[in-house]
Amino acid sequence: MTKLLAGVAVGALLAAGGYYAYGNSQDGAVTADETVMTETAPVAAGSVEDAASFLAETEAEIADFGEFAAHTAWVYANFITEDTEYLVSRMSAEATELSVQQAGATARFADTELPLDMRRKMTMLTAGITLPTPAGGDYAQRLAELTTRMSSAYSTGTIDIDDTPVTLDTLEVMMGTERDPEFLAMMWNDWRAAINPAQMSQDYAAMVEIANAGARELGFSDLAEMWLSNYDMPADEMEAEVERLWGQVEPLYEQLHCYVRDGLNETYGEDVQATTGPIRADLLGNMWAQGWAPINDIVGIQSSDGGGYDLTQLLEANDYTPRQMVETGERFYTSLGLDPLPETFWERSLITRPRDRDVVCHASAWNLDNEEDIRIKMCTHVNAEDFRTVHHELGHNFYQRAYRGQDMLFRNGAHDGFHEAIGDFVALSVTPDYLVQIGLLDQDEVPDESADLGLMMDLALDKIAFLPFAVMMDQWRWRVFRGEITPDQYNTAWWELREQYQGLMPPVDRPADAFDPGAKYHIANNVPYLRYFLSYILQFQFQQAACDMAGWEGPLNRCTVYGNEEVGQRFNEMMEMGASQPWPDALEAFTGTREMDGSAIIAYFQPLMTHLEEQNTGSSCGWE
Ligand code: X8Z
Ligand code: ZN
Repeated sequence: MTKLLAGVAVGALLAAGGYYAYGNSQDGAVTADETVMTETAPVAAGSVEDAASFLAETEAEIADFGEFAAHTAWVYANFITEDTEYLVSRMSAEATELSVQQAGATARFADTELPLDMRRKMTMLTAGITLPTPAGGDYAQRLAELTTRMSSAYSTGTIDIDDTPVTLDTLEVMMGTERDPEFLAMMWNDWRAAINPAQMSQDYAAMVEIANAGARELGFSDLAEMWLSNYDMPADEMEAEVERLWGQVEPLYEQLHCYVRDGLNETYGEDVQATTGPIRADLLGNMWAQGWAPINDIVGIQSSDGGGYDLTQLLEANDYTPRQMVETGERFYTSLGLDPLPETFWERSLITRPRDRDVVCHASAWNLDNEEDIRIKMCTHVNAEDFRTVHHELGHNFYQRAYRGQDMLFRNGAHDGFHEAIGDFVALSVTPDYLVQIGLLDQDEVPDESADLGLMMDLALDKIAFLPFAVMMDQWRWRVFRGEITPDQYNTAWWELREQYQGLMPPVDRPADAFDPGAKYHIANNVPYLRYFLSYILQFQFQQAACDMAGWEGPLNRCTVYGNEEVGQRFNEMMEMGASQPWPDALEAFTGTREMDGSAIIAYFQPLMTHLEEQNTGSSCGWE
């Protein structure tokens, strides 16, 4: 009996760290040849009853293959060797092949009038494959070889500092703490050379060709249209939606950019950072300039009583261990009334980088069996950024556990931005008052009102700086998938978008064979990025709604919902829905509104916006 599989290709499962554990299969109902025929020849329309049994079988197979796939991917991600590369590549090829056949099998029901939930499942089976291939041939094997090679090149890359190899998780910390511009440029440049860019660029182009052909065979014009078809609306409407949301927040980004550029100019001088034009991408405290909070000490706002606090210092001063950071994160969720994590979470998670083997260090949350075998995998460092990331990852796990009662295909986020927003929303409650409650800050150290702008700035360096980065990541990919950016233009087009959206420039000339997009995890590992942009919009909508529910009347940035079981219950109700309803229904269940809206994040930062506009008068903002 042939095992057939559909749903999200395991390339995606791997890449997203397994929080989608759906790969699925169906026992020999359709052969590959028949699937090809469905593309070209008319087929008899299936009845509603046929559709129901097709979906039931499919979902059972999703559960079965998904579990196997997740365990294989977990072993690879925790122990990268030739052998686990072989295993994951083979599993991934099988997953893709079968998922594509399964997607093809939904064509039989294209004209059947189906109940809404069944229609949703059919759409998920078709549009939910991150990297499809044409049916038949050896496409899936070739694709798996390409994606595995890119993934391993990214995760095993190191650079030499003083003749010692340094891994990315350590480099990431150093990009935030080092202040010598030459040293920063060296780390920045060497990391981009460490991923085997010449090979990766070729692999990426070959991958795009296969996946685009796969998307076309499934009825999409290209992979961009397919990626944009997972949001309960037509792809072009979703793209317009992104433009609308970006337009709402862009003015705030421009003010932040202007203020930070001035701060860097004062710190480093005109030769390193001019007061006009783009900002040097290596000076912003992050390897990709996607979050700038680590340079708050040089570009941030000091309050009159100096009353800010440094979460990294608090964690260090209290001798926090990585495991304690995770325990603290868990306690937040249980304070909302959610059940504690299972014992197996603690036995099976990877919390720090092992010293003697290669692993995928990029933080991820996993659901191995779609029931209760949930885990995280992180190379945690004791600092503020990873404290937030711990809450982020746990958000994935608590969401996964909340929707486990749903049908298999609905065990997912309302959309992928919801999945990313759960934990970040929770981390917005990490306020001074909260830190007092968990004993990290003394009551008399709580900064007074005069520190509000400084605290807000610290958060804006993270949340506002991120927005244009998140938009440009998939702008680049959509254009690549559409053929508007050809392989010889990969890197120059990347920098055009970096400049256009973020107002950044590279610190050193880019070599001809550079492939800077591939030096970012989600491109080397094919994780769509629009989800994070949507998450950064949504998490402030969640926070606004939660603080309203809690009856909070002070400034939003001081609101914590720690210990609030009423909020927890409403939150859980949304999480339990999983992907069973269109996302506006889930959003409405928690916030009362059916639209994604940037006005929540704008309102949150309004006092900062006013302050920045005042401070920036006289500066020539923008970078044209
Ligand atoms: O990749 C992640 C998470 C795992 S889903 C750690 N994030 C994005 C990134 O690191 O680029 C979280 C925020 C953005
Ligand atoms: Zn995430």
